[in-house]
Amino acid sequence: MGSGDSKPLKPEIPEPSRPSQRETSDTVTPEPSRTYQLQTSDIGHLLTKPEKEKLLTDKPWRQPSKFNFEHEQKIIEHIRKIQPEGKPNLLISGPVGAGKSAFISALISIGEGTKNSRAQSGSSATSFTVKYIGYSQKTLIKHFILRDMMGIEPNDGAGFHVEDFIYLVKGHIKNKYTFNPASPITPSDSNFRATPEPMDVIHCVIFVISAVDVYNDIPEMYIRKIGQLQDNLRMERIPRILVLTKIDQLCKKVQEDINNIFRSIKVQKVVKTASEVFHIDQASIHPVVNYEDTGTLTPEQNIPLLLALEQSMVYADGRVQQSKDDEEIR
Ligand SMILES: Nc1nc2c(ncn2[C@@H]2O[C@H](COP(=O)(O)OP(=O)(O)O)[C@@H](O)[C@H]2O)c(=O)[nH]1
Ligand SMILES: [Mg+2]
Repeated sequence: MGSGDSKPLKPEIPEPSRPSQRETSDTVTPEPSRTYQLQTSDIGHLLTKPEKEKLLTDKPWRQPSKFNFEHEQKIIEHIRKIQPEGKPNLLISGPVGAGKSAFISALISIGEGTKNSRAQSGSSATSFTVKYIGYSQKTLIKHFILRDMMGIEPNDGAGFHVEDFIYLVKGHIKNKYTFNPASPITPSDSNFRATPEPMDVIHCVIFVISAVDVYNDIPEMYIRKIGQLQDNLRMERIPRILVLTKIDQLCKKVQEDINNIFRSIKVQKVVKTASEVFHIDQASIHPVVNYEDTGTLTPEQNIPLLLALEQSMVYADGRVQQSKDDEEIR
């Protein structure tokens, strides 16, 4: 609230007008709607039993309704079966601090069956990841490469550049290139690949955004920048999914028990909002909770993360196939 705002701290509440006998008979004229700024402390004592805010739906709004080890193994089995020719690239992109590196670390940890922080996450306000780094492993992410990149910053002239992104998705930027926040890569750079091969391009983009930000208010700049990236992806026919992180901070029911993730009304709302704002269908939006440094891996926490990975792999596999078909046709 700005300092110039001179609203009274405690709003004056007008005496409620008592309806007369006549008014309560058969016709009731509705009161013109007025908005009173009631404070909970003012009305608390008037409510005999305050209506509890409903936090969970009776039936899950997405399957699976129950997370268990068998289900987790089923997804892993399917993931292992997705074996395209070559190693398609899955690019992780999104605002600084959204949890991109934590998401990659979580997936690597699931693959290794133990906590791993290969993709270093941090809490700094500016992008911790400035190097373009690819991750692959012998287990879960065997047939794909996960690529972490510099984060999108909330203001213009900071963080990565749209030009970098376009070069990147078209396969022009080599692994381990260090992004320069001051200027985008140029074709004269030693890390610039002049003629990319089909397997150098990005085959699916995984946008990572904090669900808390989506719930509160997404900075206009993110919407604009991500919109710009999406336009480019559409032109290149590159599929995309959206991962919503920090669901534990969004919904206390999920923090208590991650099995509630697909019954949480707040999560459902955030998925809907994100779908509208970023023009991504709801089925391609994945609410997750990344791993913190402590604790052990559990099927409940792994499943939402695996569902996101599974879908991105299916999409990337489809994209590889599509390129091959295009080659044959031309
Ligand atoms: N509570 C919670 N914290 C998270 C989650 N994902 C990431 N974080 C934290 O958010 C901060 C930024 O994460 P990081 O992966 O470095 O973001 P990046 O800039 O997008 O790579 C770190 O302190 C993470 O521990 C999550 O799902 N839940
Ligand atoms: Mg990072």
